[in-house]
Amino acid sequence: MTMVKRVAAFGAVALAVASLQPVSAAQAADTRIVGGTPAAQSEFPFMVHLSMGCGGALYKKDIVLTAAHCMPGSGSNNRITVTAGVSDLNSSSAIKVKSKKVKVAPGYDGFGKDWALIKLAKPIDKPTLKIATTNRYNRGMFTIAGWGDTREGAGTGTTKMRKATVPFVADRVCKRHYGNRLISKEEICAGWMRGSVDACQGDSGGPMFRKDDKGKWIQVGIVSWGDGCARAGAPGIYTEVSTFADDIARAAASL
Ligand code: 4AZ
Repeated sequence: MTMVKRVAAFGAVALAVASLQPVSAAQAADTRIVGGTPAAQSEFPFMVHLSMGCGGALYKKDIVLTAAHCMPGSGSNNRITVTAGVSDLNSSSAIKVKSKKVKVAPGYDGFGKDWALIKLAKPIDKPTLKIATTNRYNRGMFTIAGWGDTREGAGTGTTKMRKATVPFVADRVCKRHYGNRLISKEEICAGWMRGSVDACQGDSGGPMFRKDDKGKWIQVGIVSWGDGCARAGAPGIYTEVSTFADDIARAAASL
């Protein structure tokens, strides 16, 4: 599991290696996150990029919800740069704010409970993403978005946000591949059984979301892990946000 829970390394070596890979017809087509398309500027205004190469979402104007496995641990932390308000990370209109404090999920040990909050040095004036507080939205089709790799092993990420649509996968189906590595109460699976569309390295911590009954975006998952990216029969695994909604609210109030 540790092998798939890596933070993106935006290194020159990785770039050089990636550029040497043969490009198949499928890759030459417009297929990134893995198998996604570009997100429009302002399409997902709650999306943020974290400087260690992870994603996140604005839970409050001064609090980001992300994955625990992206964080070094709880405590004072002014070393994370949070980029908001843009699809293109290189845009001159990017809002950049530093972290102040990190709170990792109580009891997080690398398996399940993969959530954390980042308190920002100042608020970001962008819409927040509401989180699911019941399991009723653990179904249907989800949107995922991020700046992660466009194919397994690339290691480079993207500078422009990509998005994709993935369907809910029931625990019993997800367990056909993952067995008891899936922690059913704490994790939710999504993906196409045929593969080719998925979150990947560098998308970690970003939200998986859908529309609620009123047509508003609601966060159901956090990109967490999986066996590789976009492999047939191996869905992506996401933190089950509704399970932790109370814990998240409590942690936010204490930040
Ligand atoms: C990662 O390495 C990672 N296909 C994130 C998501 C997935 C795999 C790996 C899901 O951060």
